[in-house]
Amino acid sequence: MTDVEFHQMRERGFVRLPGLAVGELERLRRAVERLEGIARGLTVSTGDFVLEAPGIGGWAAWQQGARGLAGVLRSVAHAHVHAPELDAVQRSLELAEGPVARAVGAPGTLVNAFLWAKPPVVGSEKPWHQDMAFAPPGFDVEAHGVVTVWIALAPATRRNGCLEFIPGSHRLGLLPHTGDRERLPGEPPLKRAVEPHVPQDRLPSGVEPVAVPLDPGSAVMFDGMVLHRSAPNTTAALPRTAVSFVYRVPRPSWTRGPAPAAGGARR
Ligand SMILES: O=C(O)CCC(=O)C(=O)O
Repeated sequence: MTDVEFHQMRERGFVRLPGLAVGELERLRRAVERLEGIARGLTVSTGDFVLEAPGIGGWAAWQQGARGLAGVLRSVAHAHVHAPELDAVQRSLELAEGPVARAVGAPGTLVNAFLWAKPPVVGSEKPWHQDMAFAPPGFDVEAHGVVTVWIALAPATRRNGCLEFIPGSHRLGLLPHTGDRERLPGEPPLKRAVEPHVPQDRLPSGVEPVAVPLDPGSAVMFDGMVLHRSAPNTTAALPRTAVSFVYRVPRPSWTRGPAPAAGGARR
């Protein structure tokens, strides 16, 4: 990570890491096949495996206990536990000690890994959010933050739902999220569930979102406070598939800094 990249992470809250995992693409794709194999036959989202559901979206169907598309994944949490080769890949790429440490000044600790599948036609939106709004119970938000490395395994484009970020929003503090929190194990299904998000009129004004298209094997690293989203996959045949590794880090100094002038709610 060069000084310019470090500056981008600090100032914008995200930075592209071109070609980061090109040498590991085969291993990453095999890991995804393993996850898809586990999901084959599933018709209702269970535990970490969330299926797509046309019309209502995978997240809402999961929370409502409603059927999804059989075997068609939207996301998998703790993907490194279900497919341990993912853990091996992030170790061999030295993500925690390399780019993450260079960004925040200390190595990160892997706390989660995800498959983010967004199949053609039915792949649903991920609405605007800050990852730190979903810090698990016991996560000390005063002492720690998170940094994510999101690696594209297929071309991520504007049409199939690449990530978009609001630059500088990582300095605004935690914004109010509306919607429902994820059910805890044992809690009954929700009747109507809305994926937690920052509504359009609460997004910072005067700052244009930046879309980050990526080639396979390229990555974007981002701070847990930066606002980001991904649009639905509107293509007929181009899956948008990615994996992400989430690291707990000492709370980055920039999240304590003053908000940029462009802060405030968009009306
Ligand atoms: O890949 C996506 O569509 C969403 C990813 C995301 O929100 C995240 O990694 O925090």
